[in-house]
Amino acid sequence: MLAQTAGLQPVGRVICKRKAPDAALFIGSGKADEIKMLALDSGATEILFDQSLSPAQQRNLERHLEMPVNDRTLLILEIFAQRARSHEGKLQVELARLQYVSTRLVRRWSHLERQTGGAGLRGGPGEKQIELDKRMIGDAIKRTKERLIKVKKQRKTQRKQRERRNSFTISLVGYTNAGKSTLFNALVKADAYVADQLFATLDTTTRQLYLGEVDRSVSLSDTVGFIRDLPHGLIDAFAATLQEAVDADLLLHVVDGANPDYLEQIEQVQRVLSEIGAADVPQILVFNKLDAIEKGGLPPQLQDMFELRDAFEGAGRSVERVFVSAQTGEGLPLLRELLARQAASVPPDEIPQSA
Ligand SMILES: Nc1nc2c(ncn2[C@@H]2O[C@H](COP(=O)(O)OP(=O)(O)OP(=O)(O)O)[C@@H](O)[C@H]2O)c(=O)[nH]1
Ligand SMILES: [Mg+2]
Repeated sequence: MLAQTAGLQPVGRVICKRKAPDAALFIGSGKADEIKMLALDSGATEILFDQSLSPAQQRNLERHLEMPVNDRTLLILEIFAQRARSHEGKLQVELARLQYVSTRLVRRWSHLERQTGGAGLRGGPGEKQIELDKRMIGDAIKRTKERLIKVKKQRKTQRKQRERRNSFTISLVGYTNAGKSTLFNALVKADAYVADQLFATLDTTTRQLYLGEVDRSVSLSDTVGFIRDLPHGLIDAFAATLQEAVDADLLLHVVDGANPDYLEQIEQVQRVLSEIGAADVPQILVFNKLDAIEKGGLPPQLQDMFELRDAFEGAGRSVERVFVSAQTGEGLPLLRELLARQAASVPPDEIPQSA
């Protein structure tokens, strides 16, 4: 699905089991030969690995397979680059890409240095060019970071304004393709981009949410989705966008209830939430796509408590869960009720606590 989202057409797939990745090739050389045959037979023009490859492994594989070889990290970066729309989003992706490229180059340099400077010699062919590239990438990273700082300041101001208005903030989080934007649209009657693709949303959108009798303003934010093995550079790069989630009063953790891997996906989302410091923000689990879940797979009640495991400590906590279909609207009135109750139960800061 990642490959399709990036605009590629998968023509074959190989699964390989190993105790540990091979340092040089990631896979065994026999497996590499098998992949090469399959690639030739099926007319493939590129090989993708669903894991991260080290720069050396990537290089060795390209030599062995005589074809471009790329990894999951690059694929995700590629999709983010295609999708980014806002100024901030573009800068964030650019930064993550530069950092990916720079680590590739750094390792290639150390490899060259070993070849040319084995006996303590400095210099040698290519070193000047490499130094130049290194400096250029370093400069570009620095410039992009500076521009991002400016954009982040603006975002902070916007958030401060919302805080001053004393609004209750809710953030949608969840695995990519879970239906966050569909739910966002259904709840606030917006028309955020929805697609059966990974990372359809990259930029945070915020709208006011009206919850009947709740007499304070409530805002809802739609955010970028998470995925297994999200490249670290991207988590760092998107820290500003994801800050919305950290600062929220409540997280709506949207789960694709019809996906057989939903438990693993919940865990991956919890992991990222821990990494960005949002593990303790109150959560409601929204099991979406109720219309697509087989009736036999549903609990007797469409509203219950769910044991959420902490991504790192293993300690659990019980959170409220509700089943909805963002598409048909089923379950949404109940979700609105839960949200109204939460918004009303957090006292506005303005009211003196002990008066
Ligand atoms: N059957 C069914 N499909 C749904 C439902 N909600 C969303 N979808 C579909 O799921 C796909 C992904 O929906 P999005 O709202 O774009 O998901 P997202 O979580 O915002 O995804 P990203 O922004 O890519 O992370 C789309 O094809 C939607 O039409 C639902 O309640 N039922
Ligand atoms: Mg979306």
